[in-house]
Amino acid sequence: MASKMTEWSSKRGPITKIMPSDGCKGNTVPLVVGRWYDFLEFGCYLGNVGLVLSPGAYESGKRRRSRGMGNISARRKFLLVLIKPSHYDDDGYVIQWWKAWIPSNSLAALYGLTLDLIERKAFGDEIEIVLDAYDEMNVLIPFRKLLRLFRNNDNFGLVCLTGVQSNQFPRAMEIARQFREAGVPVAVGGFHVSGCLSMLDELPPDLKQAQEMGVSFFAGEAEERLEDFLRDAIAGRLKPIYNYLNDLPGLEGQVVPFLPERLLRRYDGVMSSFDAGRGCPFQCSFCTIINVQGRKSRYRSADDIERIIRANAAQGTTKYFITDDNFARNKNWEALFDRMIKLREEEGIAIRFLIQVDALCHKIPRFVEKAARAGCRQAFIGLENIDPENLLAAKKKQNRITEYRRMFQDWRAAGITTYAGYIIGFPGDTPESLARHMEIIKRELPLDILEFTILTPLPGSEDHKVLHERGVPMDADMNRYDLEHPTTDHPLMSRETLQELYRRIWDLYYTDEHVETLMRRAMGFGIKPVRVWQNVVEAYGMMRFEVLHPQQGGFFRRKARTQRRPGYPIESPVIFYPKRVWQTLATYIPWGLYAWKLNRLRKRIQKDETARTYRDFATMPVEDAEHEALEMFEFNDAAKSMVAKARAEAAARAAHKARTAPASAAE
Ligand code: B12
Ligand code: SF4
Repeated sequence: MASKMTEWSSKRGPITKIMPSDGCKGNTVPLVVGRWYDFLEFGCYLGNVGLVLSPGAYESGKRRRSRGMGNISARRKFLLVLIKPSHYDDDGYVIQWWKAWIPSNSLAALYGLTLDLIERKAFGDEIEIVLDAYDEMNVLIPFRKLLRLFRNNDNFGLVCLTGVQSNQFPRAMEIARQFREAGVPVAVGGFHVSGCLSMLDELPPDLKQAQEMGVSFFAGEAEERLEDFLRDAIAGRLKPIYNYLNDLPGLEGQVVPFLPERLLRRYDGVMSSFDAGRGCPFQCSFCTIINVQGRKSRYRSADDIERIIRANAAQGTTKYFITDDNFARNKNWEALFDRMIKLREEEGIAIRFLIQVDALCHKIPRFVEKAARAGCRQAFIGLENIDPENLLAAKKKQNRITEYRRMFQDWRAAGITTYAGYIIGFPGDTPESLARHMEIIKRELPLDILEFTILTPLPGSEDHKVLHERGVPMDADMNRYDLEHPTTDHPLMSRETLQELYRRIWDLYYTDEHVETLMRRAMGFGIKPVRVWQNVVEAYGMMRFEVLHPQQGGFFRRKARTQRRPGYPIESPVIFYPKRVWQTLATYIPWGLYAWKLNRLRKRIQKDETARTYRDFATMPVEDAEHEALEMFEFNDAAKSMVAKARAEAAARAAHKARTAPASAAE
């Protein structure tokens, strides 16, 4: 195979990375995609065109042959196209960006696993795997080009719809339809398929439709499985379902996730991602992870992580989103942090990362301190709610309101900003109660960024299974399972009220006054307020100006006129393009002005000497967590009884300590 060799490493130690040499390279589209006037679309093709114009990014077969790359006709090419689908916005347009913020680790996992198979020549000398990958969040899928490549190759290949979440399933099926109609084999994997197969007794209607279309399902994890699966695809005997949910692989020594730089540069700041472990011991009822990836901690080794870091550093990437849902419960966390500390402190690799953790992680000795030394810049914490009744309803027993203040302060003291998730739409929530939650949080909790989602019965969760078994009506449109839309009835609010509340709650938290407080609190702890500025402008700005959740965000929205959801009309270019220009200006000018206003505020605070010693109620040191006088503790009967229990436990611990102290002193 004509291939470019570079340093890489796999399960079997240092190996050679094989960059697929075919012209069918990711992130490129032929210049003629739709009609000529579609090029007028504001920003839509901007990123693609840039890449098309970059040298060698899109080559004709003739030119490739002239460079000696066509001398492989003796071998049969198997086209393997990995596509991470996006999902539709409320207007039926695919959510896409010039640059997405967060790279797809699912794509990286499958990409890395396939590279390893290519390098090992797993399918013999006769088969050449031609690998191509697209994240639809930041690139338009070049359907015509791909269909042509498949046609010219007698449809010998496979489209893998990768890491498909429930909200992405309708879009994934529209992509599948276009390939299936041309006779191209298609398979789909990810949380929707795995979640449904793990929790439901029979296939839901959307999976049945997919099967009727001839799409194969892959449930479970691809490590140690991809080879057999692809062997079936190459032999043309893909089965309807591959279900490995009851046989999850260990992660130690597995091939590591990897995306080449040409794909990474389509993301914000060339960030990479990997999962250092899978599985979480807790049992939150809205969670899908425990039912798909299990509750046992499976983790990569420190050597694995070092390989990932070195491979990325070799292509200039040192910034990561570590996607473990709960890094604090990764049983190997300390060895992993220690290795990162070593790479940072002894070799000067400037590792920086974001992790997701639970609200009890600060109690793990050395965890926060080592996270900071290892390069953690931001911790995402599943705060979920401050009402213990709600937490209990979601079986989120590990979240203790008496610990919240100390936990946020510990992260802050380590110089790490916090990003917390807050769920609304629990049975007891009302517009009034949630408005009160916001006031309490702003005054009493020293957290930085707060993001909101609507409690959603995600397929794969216990909540979904219970509602399904009870026959409770749930929205049939999976596109709405993006945590931004009510998908089932609420006992106290209409769906419209809940939807409106979801929009409004962001404004309740991100008042100008509170953003100023956040910047002052950061200054008071020696954290540069520019970090708060950037997070607020991105997270709140995405919601306020694009009306999209920041987790679906990116830089500069692109809309493809012709890639609209079936059932929605394709707008005339005369209407579509002027409207797009107007929408773009109406979004980005106010957003820019908001960023400018906050930046002036930031500069003012930075010049203010008193800000360096700023303290307020939220940032006052916690002396005796259980006995603080917080409104959060008096919020309702559930809060009072939780605090009473925490006080009793603290008293018992103190008594035990007093009893054992003299004995240990005497030893
Ligand atoms: C990182 C992450 C994100 C990132 C990055 C997403 C991205 N660009 O890919 C961000 C923060 C952007 C994000 C956003 C959202 N996310 Co998210 N996210 C995750 C998280 C934590 C890790 C994903 C991951 O990388 N997993 C590891 C990979 C390797 O596992 P995997 O995807 O399952 O893939 C493996 C197998 O399934 C298999 N496989 C996958 N596809 C295929 C295909 C084929 C053909 C084959 C053979 C094999 C195969 O091979 C892989 C390797 O073993 C997961 C939870 C989790 N533990 O997975 C949630 C999760 C996927 N997200 C979820 C949700 C709901 C969201 C949001 C809607 C949240 C929001 N508030 O807006 C948005 C939607 C964004 C969008 N529409 O694009 C849910 C989905 C649940 C569901 N039933 O669909 C999850 C499960 C978390 C949860 N709350 O339960 N997310
Ligand atoms: S702590 Fe997070 S990952 Fe663990 S069960 Fe709860 S929601 Fe799921």
